[in-house]
Amino acid sequence: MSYQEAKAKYEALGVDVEAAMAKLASVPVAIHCWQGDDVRGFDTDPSKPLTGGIQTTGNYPGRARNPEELMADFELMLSLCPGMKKINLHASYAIFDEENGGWVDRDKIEPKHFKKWVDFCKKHGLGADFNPTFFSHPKCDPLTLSSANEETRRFWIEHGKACIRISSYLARELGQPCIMNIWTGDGFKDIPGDRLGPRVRYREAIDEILSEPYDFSLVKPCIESKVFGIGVEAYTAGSSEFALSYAAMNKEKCIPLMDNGHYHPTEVVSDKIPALLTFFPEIALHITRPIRWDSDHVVLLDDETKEICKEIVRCGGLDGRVKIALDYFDASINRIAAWTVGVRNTQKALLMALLTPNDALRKMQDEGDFTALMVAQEEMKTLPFGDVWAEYCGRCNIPQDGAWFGTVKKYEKDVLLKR
Ligand code: RNT
Ligand code: ZN
Repeated sequence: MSYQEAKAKYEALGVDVEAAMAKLASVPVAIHCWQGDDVRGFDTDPSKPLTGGIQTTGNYPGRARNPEELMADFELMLSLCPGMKKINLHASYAIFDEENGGWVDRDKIEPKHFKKWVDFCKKHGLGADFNPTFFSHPKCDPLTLSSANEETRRFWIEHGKACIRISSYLARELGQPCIMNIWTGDGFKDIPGDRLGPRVRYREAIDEILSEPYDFSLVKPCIESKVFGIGVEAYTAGSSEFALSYAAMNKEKCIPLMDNGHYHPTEVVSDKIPALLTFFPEIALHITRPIRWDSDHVVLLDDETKEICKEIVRCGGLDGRVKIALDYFDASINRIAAWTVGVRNTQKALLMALLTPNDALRKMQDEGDFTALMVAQEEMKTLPFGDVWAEYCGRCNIPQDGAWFGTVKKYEKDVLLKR
């Protein structure tokens, strides 16, 4: 079927296909830098395992080992993905060189350590989001912001404040807001003797970090919750109730972040989006795919990804209320293909959501016509979405499905396998 025929089918349902594509092209999606190097970063010994309850598994060849390799890989992925993009950086991706004085620890990092990333963003027209890195570091005892040890906590608070300053720098330089996400893996493997203490210390530590001055229209600190991690199965200081309560009590200076890999298996973030938007003007998301114990598999075009995107669109999230970021990492397959599949799937799910006759569906629900609602929702599933997607890729000058993987395989042969 041609694009014109597909368009006519959607238009018969009252969907403006041109408007849907135009809207999608204007919505920033933050792409995590950490898929390219298995969340290693450049500031600690890459042979040490990750900590904080996250893990990459697999040893596929070609991991990016330095900023140049990571940027080159990211560039290739960008050329294969449509839509407006930001890069999501972690503090551990600071770039130390002779010009900027060499390595410093995380409590001492400065904007100058991200100058090369700013240049990279400017070259590619990207905005940037940022994350303090409260894991995979000798100063995790293993706790960070919730540690009972004053010295440990101070170190990590100073890190958080440094990250606020870096986020302000990124926002100013790139002319768009920087979402700065606070996530720690702080927690315990087994039954704690004190559940309150770490949370009170965590709350006070975030208070201190957010006492660093920033313009809330430019820097958006987020608090990301988690249910459990590997090696921290029994207790997570930054639980859902903790993170949501913090954000609710401090609406003038931060927003909540939901990662859909961080909930019990039958809970769905799609349903939590409108719940939170009832109360919060803005929320942030990490889009990922939980499977068994892992919270970070590559995003597929599965039901929940589609449902999350539907809710983002229906709730007006694309007008700035929902900050969309991706968060997955797979070291067992070609990393650039993993990246690309997840980004393209997110774009597909958003486009599908934009091609949904949401006003008509809402009307059926409000009028109590649940039969019509079911029929309409089921029949939408076989609409010729692929033709609209192909058209969108073409307009964005991005290869269509079936036309990008060869480029990745060639890069694997020419570049990745030689690392
Ligand atoms: C971990 C959290 C967190 C990290 C990144 C690297 O479970 O989802 O967001 O994945 O900060
Ligand atoms: Zn996350």
